[in-house]
Amino acid sequence: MGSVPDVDVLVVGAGVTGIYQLHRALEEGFTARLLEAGTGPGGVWHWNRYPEARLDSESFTYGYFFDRTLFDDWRWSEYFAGQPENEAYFRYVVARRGLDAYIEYGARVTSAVWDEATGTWAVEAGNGTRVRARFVVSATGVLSIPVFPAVEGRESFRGVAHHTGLWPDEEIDFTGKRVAVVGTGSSGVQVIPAVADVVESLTVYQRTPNWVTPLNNEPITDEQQEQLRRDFERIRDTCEQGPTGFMHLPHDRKTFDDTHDVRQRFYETMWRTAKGFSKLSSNYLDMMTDPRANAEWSAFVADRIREVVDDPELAEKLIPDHPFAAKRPPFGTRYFEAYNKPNVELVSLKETPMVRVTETGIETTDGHREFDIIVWATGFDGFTGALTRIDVVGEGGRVLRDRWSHGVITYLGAMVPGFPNFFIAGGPHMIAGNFPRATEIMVDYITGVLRYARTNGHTFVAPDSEASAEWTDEVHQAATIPLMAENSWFRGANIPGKAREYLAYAGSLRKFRERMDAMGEQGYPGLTFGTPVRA
Ligand code: NA7
Repeated sequence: MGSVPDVDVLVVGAGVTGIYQLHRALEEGFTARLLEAGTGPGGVWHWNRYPEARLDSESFTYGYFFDRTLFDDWRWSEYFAGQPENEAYFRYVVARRGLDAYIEYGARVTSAVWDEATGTWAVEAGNGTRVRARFVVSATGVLSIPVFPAVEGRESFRGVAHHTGLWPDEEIDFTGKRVAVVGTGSSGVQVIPAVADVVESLTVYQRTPNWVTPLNNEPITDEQQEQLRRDFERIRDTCEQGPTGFMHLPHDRKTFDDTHDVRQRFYETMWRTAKGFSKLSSNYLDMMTDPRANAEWSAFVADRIREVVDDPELAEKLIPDHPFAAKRPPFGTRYFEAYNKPNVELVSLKETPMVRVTETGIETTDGHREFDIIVWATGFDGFTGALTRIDVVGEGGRVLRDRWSHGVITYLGAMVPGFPNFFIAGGPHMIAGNFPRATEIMVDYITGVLRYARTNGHTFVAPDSEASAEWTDEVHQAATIPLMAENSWFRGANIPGKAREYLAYAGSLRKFRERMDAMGEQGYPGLTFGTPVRA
């Protein structure tokens, strides 16, 4: 690697964010490359290939809006498309925009080292690829590092065992098998009903029950497809101008504005027809802020669980004791129904904790069960995991994981003080909401900064310490959402030793977009531009 940059912009990760960033950088006339660990594009939709892995953002609000023809020429088969279709969508976008020539697959970035003398980053990947870049944009995702429980003997199991987030690209046949699923977050909730019909037995190991409400998925008919095409602008604008990046319209009333009967009818509609996240975004306005309002909706959902699950004792074990959406709520299809099958068993790890994994199965305090397949649906090192696993070495040899060891600091979620020319497009402190709508704000902002630097002859940009401290403070202030559970991965609670702090920015997506869009006109406040000594 010489000291002259090979490219202006190196993007890390070919998920929904990195693909868009690569496109924007090239469109602006920068030289750009992208390094991706996987063998194809799609990010989470490349890695999470488990049975029934599926979107719970409406497909057509998850795809890209930057090119109308991409929208028009793609046909989503369902409101919430499954993994193969999502992965195919990203292959389609990459092919249509001719991006493959700029992407190297099988290149997992292991280190990025800032060279102060030349003002460039020396980036290395595990396959030996080395790139010197003026700017690096990390698009490594917030749920890309799968985590396994630290339970004794996990690797001694001699059957088939996979994490949902690291699922192999081959058919795993569940037919007639004794299967364990550990974890009941969004992934476990999708796998469980998907395999329950064909297995010999299914044992679900549940630590925390979740408020699972119906996804209410449906096929998209030809007529609806035509309507979607006609509605492109409306869909785009509603997503961009709404508070969460979805096209669901907010309700106009608070819970107790309505009578008991009206509320119950409204909840009934929410349960039966409201799609995906609209159970949050179109619910009563105070559902996430007034504990009484939340308790009433939660009680309604608890009654539905009692209605569906035949065994009353089992139903109680499946009902959470945290408020609705205090943990990221999964949306399911016939999830609770699966527990009525005679071959499906629930093991509550709160009552009978896991002791060890053996060569043949899993032992809990109530005994040992034998399995052919173990599915670890145990989540991810969210928000920071991907970045703290790369040796990102900034000014003065400071390593990013050390910088964040007592708490994350960023500027707008986009940069970190002490790490010049290094951008994060979707990581800690990013705005919460429909993921692609949230990260496109970051990509547009980052692209704007790069353009501004070029226009003004700068090759160096770094966030100011004071602005970063203020922003980080704002993230913490916004995180005082009354109902957010302490044991959520949004707070880093699933990773032993990780600093406990809310890792997303809990503001309004619309307001954040307006604020980020206005930064260019203001000359990008909070950033210092310049030229490194010998660049
Ligand atoms: P999640 O939502 O983090 O769920 C992980 C599940 O695994 C959850 O039920 C955890 O229980 C459970 N878990 C985690 N560690 C353990 C141990 N050590 N023992 C037993 N059970 C454990 O991950 P998902 O993959 O389901 O979903 C991630 C995101 O993907 C989701 O939010 C969507 O954005 C899509 P816990 O609740 O921590 O007690």
